[in-house]
Amino acid sequence: MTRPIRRQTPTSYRPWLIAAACLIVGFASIFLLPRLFSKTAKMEETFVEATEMPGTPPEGIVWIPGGPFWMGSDNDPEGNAPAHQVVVSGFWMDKTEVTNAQFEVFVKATGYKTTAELPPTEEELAQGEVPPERRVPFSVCFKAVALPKDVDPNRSPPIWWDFVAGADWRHPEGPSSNIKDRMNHPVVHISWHDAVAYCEWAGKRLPTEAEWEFAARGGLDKQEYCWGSEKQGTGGKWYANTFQGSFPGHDSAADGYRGTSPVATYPANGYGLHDMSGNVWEWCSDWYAGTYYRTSPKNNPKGPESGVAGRDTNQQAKVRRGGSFLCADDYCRRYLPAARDHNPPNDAASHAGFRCVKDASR
Ligand SMILES: [Ca+2]
Repeated sequence: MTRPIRRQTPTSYRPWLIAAACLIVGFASIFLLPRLFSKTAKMEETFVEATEMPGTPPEGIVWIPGGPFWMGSDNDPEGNAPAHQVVVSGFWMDKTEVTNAQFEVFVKATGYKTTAELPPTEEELAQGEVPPERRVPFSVCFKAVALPKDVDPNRSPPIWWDFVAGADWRHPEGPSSNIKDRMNHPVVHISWHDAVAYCEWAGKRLPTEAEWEFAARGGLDKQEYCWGSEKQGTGGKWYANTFQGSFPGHDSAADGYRGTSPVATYPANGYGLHDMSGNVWEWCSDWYAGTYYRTSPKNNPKGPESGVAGRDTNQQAKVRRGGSFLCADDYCRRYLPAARDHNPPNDAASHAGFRCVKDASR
């Protein structure tokens, strides 16, 4: 009788099968399941209303695709923190700040008078004692003032600002100045109300603060500058019109300009936008609150219901972004994409302008 051959296979391969099963389960646990869950999370994070360009870009406008990004910064406590994830929908945005030439077309078509061209309102006069020289149309102009060497501009009253009667968008330095040779420079002495009026006439609107920062970053993640991690490029190339030298007394204009520069003088960022850093401040639609980032909704945040008072007034403040030709590393680094600023909506000054955005559906 032939001794039956013992069926060795199940027991001899069992350890291998168990090991293989463990490997499969382990692989799934380590690689597949996290990816599945992260994909789900990613989908929640990246929900947007529009990402594809909805048509041919109108003249002077680029498509900002929208999506998730890190807004703010943990490195600067001045209202910019914490860095937090935000998602914005796609939108159109002006490639450049609104120029004097563009604003002139608006004024000729509408007869619009800017805030700076009108005397202070009853509401403004009610803010407190207003000297006679400020009961006339005026705006605020920068003047270079040399501070004593031991005075830090961050601890000095802003004595570099002059109240100038008759200063307005047509007369940037006062009644005797003009914009004849600056028609392609950004319009300045623009209040938030002026910017909104222009946008509405143009069938556009102001960007939200989140839209503005998403666009300014040009598709880069958590970079210090709108163009990357280094302030200057190869050979000392400049990417923005800011202030070099010693603020506020001496601007060496190493970047080529003292004061405003023609729009699009400096390279565009990753989305084709110029001057998102420096040149002139740009108004946003949001009210400002320094604590807003702690409670901001994730999708398309539009700012708090009301703002906080400005630095020198009890008026609520609107957000401004991007810095200006007056941003100096020894005084104000608010030309960085995470940096915020705020001023009452009636404020106008020689370094404040705007640009517009447009909804995809309009
Ligand atoms: Ca400059």
